[in-house]
Amino acid sequence: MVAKFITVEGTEGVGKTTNINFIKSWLRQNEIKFVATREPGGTPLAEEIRDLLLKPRDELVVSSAELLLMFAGRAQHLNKVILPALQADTWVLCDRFTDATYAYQGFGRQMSSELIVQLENIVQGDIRPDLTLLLDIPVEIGLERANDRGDPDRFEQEQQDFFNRVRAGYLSLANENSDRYVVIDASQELQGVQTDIALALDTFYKSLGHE
Ligand code: T5A
Repeated sequence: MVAKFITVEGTEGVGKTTNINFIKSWLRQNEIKFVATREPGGTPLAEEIRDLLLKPRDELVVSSAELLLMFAGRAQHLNKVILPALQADTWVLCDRFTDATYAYQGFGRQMSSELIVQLENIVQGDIRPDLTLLLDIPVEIGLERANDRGDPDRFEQEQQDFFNRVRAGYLSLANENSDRYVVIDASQELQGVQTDIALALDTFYKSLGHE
């Protein structure tokens, strides 16, 4: 496929939403046709699954139910949005994807990565992102930024240890998949973060043969 699949990852409050807007402007400047979407979510059904996943509740959500809901939403999103776009030569910019499952359910909830690999293969076949921008920040700074926004969702109610494992998980995924990952220091001022993102995007675009 000619169109590319870009994902943006990171722990809570790293600035994904803010920087995805910047990436959208970069895509427009380069006259690249794209869809921007997110996980969990991205279709009406998958957005309902997102609401189920994020809503704080008294009932303990068992990790396997959480994992299967993530992949249920992903199956719908992939087949209804991501694949049709890529097949129509439209790039996809996605706020989180399966790396979030490895980081949050694998490292955070300490579920078996073999299980995640199996579900990934069943749901995605050979579809994987072409470029993943990991916005990395010390957990405390991200949580402070996220908490300023109001009531915490079910994930934001987790303890710091959980997010430390998620962050370490992301860094280890970046290390293992260095062919598609670029780690961005998101603790800098926004302008510095966006200079680094632009550099990563320019480098990726040039690697595809564009000047
Ligand atoms: N999840 C998701 C899983 O467990 N498994 C999975 O498979 C998937 C796909 C929802 C949750 O789902 C979990 C992970 C999540 O807990 P989400 O909606 O992406 O996923 O959740 P959040 O990480 O909470 O995303 P947010 O949109 O809430 O946060 P952002 O986008 O990272 O942060 P943003 O851009 O809103 O920025 C936060 C604040 O910081 C400021 C911004 O202005 C904003 O106020 N800011 C900066 N301030 C100073 N310097 C900078 N450089 C700044 N950049 C941003």
